[in-house]
Amino acid sequence: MSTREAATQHGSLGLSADDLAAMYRTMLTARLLDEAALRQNRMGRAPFVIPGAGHEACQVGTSWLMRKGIDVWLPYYRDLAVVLTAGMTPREVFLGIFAKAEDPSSGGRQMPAHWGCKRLGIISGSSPIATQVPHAAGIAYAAKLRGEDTVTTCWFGDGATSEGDWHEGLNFAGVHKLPVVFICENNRYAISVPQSKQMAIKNVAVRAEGYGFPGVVVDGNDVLACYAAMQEAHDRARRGEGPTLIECKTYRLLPHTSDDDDKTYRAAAEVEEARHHDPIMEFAGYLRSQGLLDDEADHALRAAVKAEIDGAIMSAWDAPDPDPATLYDHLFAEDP
Ligand SMILES: Cc1ncc(C[n+]2csc(CCOP(=O)(O)OP(=O)(O)O)c2C)c(N)n1
Repeated sequence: MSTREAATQHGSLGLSADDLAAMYRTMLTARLLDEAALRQNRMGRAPFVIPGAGHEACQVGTSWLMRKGIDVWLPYYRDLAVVLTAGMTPREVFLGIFAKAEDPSSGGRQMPAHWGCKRLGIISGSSPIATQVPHAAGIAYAAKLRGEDTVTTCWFGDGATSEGDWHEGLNFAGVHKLPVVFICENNRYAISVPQSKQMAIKNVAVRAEGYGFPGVVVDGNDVLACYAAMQEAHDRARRGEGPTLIECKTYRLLPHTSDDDDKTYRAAAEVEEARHHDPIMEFAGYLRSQGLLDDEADHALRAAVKAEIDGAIMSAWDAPDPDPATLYDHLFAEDP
């Protein structure tokens, strides 16, 4: 890395121009895939989708330095950009959306976006929110007992922090100083419930103090700020100093799911205002300011990503459905 690059914001984090290009591509892939999935829903081909638009910076920023094959990932349903960073392909995402046999998460049996992938170290998620939090603490406890250099990272929304599971997981992690990072993607709503009706505090991060470890607040629309916070938390976990809670302040730009009508609980002006802080636009602005992106390159990249997604949709749509004879697989010890 040149001296000039080392002096930039990304250079000081150890990120090269190539890293930034790859991060931007992942964020764009998540956004364009999200939009394509919603279109598939409106066409009647995808029964249910969960958009992640608006969360791309905090998802890519907090997952980018996770070590593949070493660290363990516990994402929640909105974490499309996290699983893309982990190595899940757009085709695999659509295999889940279309409930196909090859879907890595559940072989087409779970709802879409209930991510899981043995190959990538992504632990299967359940529908009840925050259940992944005690799982993360348990996995980190096992890694500590075995003396393994593994960092476990667990992502969740602000609403999840009201659940007992969340508090139990954080408490256990704090007591045992576990190598785990907790990431709250605070988008200000738990479906229709605004943060003000969910908790009497402004920052979820302050809850970490009650469990004996640091909690930090970060601009969740700034991918480099999220990366920096994760770098510190990941290093801390590897040094054996215990967990960190990172609260990324962000916003969900689309409804909660394809079944939700967000016009009933939030003003159009509020959503419009949030669009001015769109994390992809903000990162593109940074790249342009560094001379790393211009209109032509951006258009070419968007076209390439769109083509990749279109190909993934076609290939996943044509993939075989699960064999009805396997309906009870993994559900009962004996065939009912
Ligand atoms: C234990 C439990 N209670 C309620 C629900 C219904 N539910 C699904 S998602 C959700 C909102 C969660 O909000 P948050 O954690 O802030 O994440 P976001 O969807 O905003 O990203 C709720 C209440 C559930 N799945 N599990």
